Amino acid sequence: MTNKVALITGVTGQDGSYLAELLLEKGYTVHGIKRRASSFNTHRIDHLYIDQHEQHVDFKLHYGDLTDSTNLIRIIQEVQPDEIYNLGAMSHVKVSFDSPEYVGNVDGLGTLRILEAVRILGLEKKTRIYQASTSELYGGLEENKNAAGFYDENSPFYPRSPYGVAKIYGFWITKNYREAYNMYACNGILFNHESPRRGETFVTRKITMATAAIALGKQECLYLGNLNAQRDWGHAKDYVEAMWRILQQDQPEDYVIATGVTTYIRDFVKMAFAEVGIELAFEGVAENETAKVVVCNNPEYQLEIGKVVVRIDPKYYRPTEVDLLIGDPTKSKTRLGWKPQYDVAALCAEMVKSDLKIISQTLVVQAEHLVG
Ligand code: NDP
Ligand code: GDR
Repeated sequence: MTNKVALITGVTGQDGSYLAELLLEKGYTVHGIKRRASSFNTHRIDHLYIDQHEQHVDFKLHYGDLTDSTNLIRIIQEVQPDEIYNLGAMSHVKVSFDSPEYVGNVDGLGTLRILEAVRILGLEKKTRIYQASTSELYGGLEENKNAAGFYDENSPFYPRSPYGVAKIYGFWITKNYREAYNMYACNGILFNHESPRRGETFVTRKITMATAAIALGKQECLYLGNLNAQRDWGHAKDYVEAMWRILQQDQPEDYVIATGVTTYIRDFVKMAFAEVGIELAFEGVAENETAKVVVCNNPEYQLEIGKVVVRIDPKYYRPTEVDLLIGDPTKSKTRLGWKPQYDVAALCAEMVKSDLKIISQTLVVQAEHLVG
């Protein structure tokens, strides 16, 4: 057990919630920054949070925002963290095309604000910083893969969205502060990672929720965008373990965290429906592609053979797309001793099971057009 203190930005998000759990288990005192919202936004961490008036706990929340330097300086001064995990971000790639300036401010400059706060407070020697970098930096260009056909720590970057461009600033400013001021600051270049806590508008969760809702007769059809994209999907639980390991090394370095296996969006849809005993057949091309039910093995679900359950809505296409991501985890395996426990099939099965439980207790499934 440790008596270290950690500060997590983005603690209310998917990764923040798993990381807080992991660090609390290890004996850390964990501080998290949450945004003020007009309704509760702490559902992923409510189980960790015990009313401070009732008893002493090792988990504390502070109101804050990555766009507000004074607030970040004040919180870091108060907390005096041994480790900061900067996970806060506007993390939706498609939405970043709609709010490019905001994403630059939060995801790009927000990283600088954390680094500067540590420097201003003279904590460079005490505080280690983890920056949530991303496989979106690579942009999926074929010619930038390594000889074995993967993206690794040496592959060139070519971001394809305002999100990716903002994150590339975060990547380089982290590296620059490490070199310029000798700070312990590292980038984890994480490939896509999912879980039952994944935001509902990312494609895996959108698919597993719709699979459950369609099977239970609460949704007619799932509308998706580009089915030809391929992603290297891991489980968020495995990936937060890697974040922690990155900050425990003697020297600060950057690491790729990935499974090394990539899957088409279309195949993830098939995998999710197969979990509930429904076999799908895809037909047609581009905007006219559909998937219909060809086998329904589960007598609980009343789906007729031939029913179309997946259609394309071009509004989910992106102005520029990242077609293929596949990461090379060799460095993290050899240097961090990190190995994922979940493969994509186990991940998908866990997500579908969780969503069947959630949707079976839900009266009205959220309007499809709201699930972006
Ligand atoms: P989520 O979208 O689930 O969580 C993002 C978190 O950031 C939420 O807590 C959110 O708060 C918070 N946040 C958003 N805007 C601000 C702001 N202005 N100030 C402070 N906090 C803010 O993302 P994930 O947990 O999936 O990802 C964690 C980090 O890792 C992100 O930086 C993401 O870009 C990056 N990443 C994620 C990958 C993935 O596959 N999941 C892969 C590679 C990188 P609220 O709850 O109020 O919205
Ligand atoms: P991504 O994740 O953009 O890779 O970013 P997302 O799940 O949003 O998209 C993955 C791929 O699926 C295609 N797609 C759709 N995507 C969404 N959201 N909705 C759809 O209906 C749909 N149909 C097809 C997309 O075009 C894309 O190719 C995630 C985020 O967590 C980032 O913060 C993180 O940095 C990267 O992963 C690594």
